[in-house]
Amino acid sequence: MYTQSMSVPDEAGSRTVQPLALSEPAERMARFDACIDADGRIEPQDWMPEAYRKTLVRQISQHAHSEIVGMLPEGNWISRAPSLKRKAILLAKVQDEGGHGLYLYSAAETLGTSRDQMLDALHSGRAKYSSIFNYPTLNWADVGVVGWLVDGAAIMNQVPLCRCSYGPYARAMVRVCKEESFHQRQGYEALLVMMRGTQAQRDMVQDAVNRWWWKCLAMFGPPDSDSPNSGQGMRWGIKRVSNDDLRQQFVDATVPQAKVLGVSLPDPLLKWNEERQHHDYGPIDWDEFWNTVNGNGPCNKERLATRVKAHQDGAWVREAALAHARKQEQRRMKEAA
Ligand code: FAQ
Repeated sequence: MYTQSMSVPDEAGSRTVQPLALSEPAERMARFDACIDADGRIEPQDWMPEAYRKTLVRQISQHAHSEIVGMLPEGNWISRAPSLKRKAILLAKVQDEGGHGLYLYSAAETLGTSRDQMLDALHSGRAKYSSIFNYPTLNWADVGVVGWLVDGAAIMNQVPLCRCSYGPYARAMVRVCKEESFHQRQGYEALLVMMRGTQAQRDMVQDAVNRWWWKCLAMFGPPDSDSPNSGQGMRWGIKRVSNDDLRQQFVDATVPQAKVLGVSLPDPLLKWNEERQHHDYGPIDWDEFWNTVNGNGPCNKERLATRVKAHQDGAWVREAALAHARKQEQRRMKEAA
């Protein structure tokens, strides 16, 4: 879909394409700003400031990495799902996450960065991915809670990205959000079934909620006051809603869902604030969050090692695909000659 990275013109290329109308940097900048101010879309062939391009590559590639690393905690449970039905659902969900990674790498490639470069940054530990995937999934209830809370948080964050100013990212997010919605529902439904089961099952669900709740709140990123990228990201229409506002929306949406499920959320300070018309909630442990983001969470090393091994193990598939493409091309050339 968006795999034309090799034909995306670089800055010099775009100068040769539009030499008359947009020869001056100030003029190009003004046109870009006007498009952003009018809530328009920037497309791969359009001129864009280097900082805008870099910000998008950073965010989209981190997002892509999160999707494919995010396959790992749940992937561990495919062979241990409690029934054929649950196994089929989980298999479909984990495959979807892989697909999301592919749409997102493709969207990032339109900005002139190759997939190899992005994967190299991930595998060498230079690139970030979501903190949430560095925690272990200890039992089957964790799989349900990941669907309910992690996918729920992901949807809250990603729906506004469908209106991102960069066209390929916005369009990729439309499909991603539809699929995330199924992911959230399947997690919630799996938990509902467990909550109607035995006391031991209900305890497992509550324990999983206790372990994941605060990590999910941190997933939205640092508070707005400590978020260095937010101001510019919002100005450029990449981010539409701030980290704190999304976190608040998530808390407000999740409290009634927890009630229906019959679990409590592990925050003694969580309560409805009539004046604000929102829930108040307790302090998030940001030291723990940064420790995890900086590579020292419980599963960071394991996740990265698994990714690197999967990439190495898949080398023969990539080589075979390239050899096949070369053969096809040679055949076409021969026929055309
Ligand atoms: N983990 O200035 P800000 C999913 C970093 S997909 C790690 O606020 P920004 C699907 C941030 O990168 C989940 N790092 O940054 C699924 C920045 O570092 P940098 C991923 C984090 O970009 C479900 C620094 O902190 N979703 O779950 C995190 O304006 C189930 C300062 O932060 C996306 O990526 C974090 N949680 O806002 C899959 C959505 N938060 O780059 C499988 C797209 C912040 O300067 C199973 N991304 N950082 O070195 C975004 O919306 C934004 O990039 C934010 C961060 C909101 C994540």
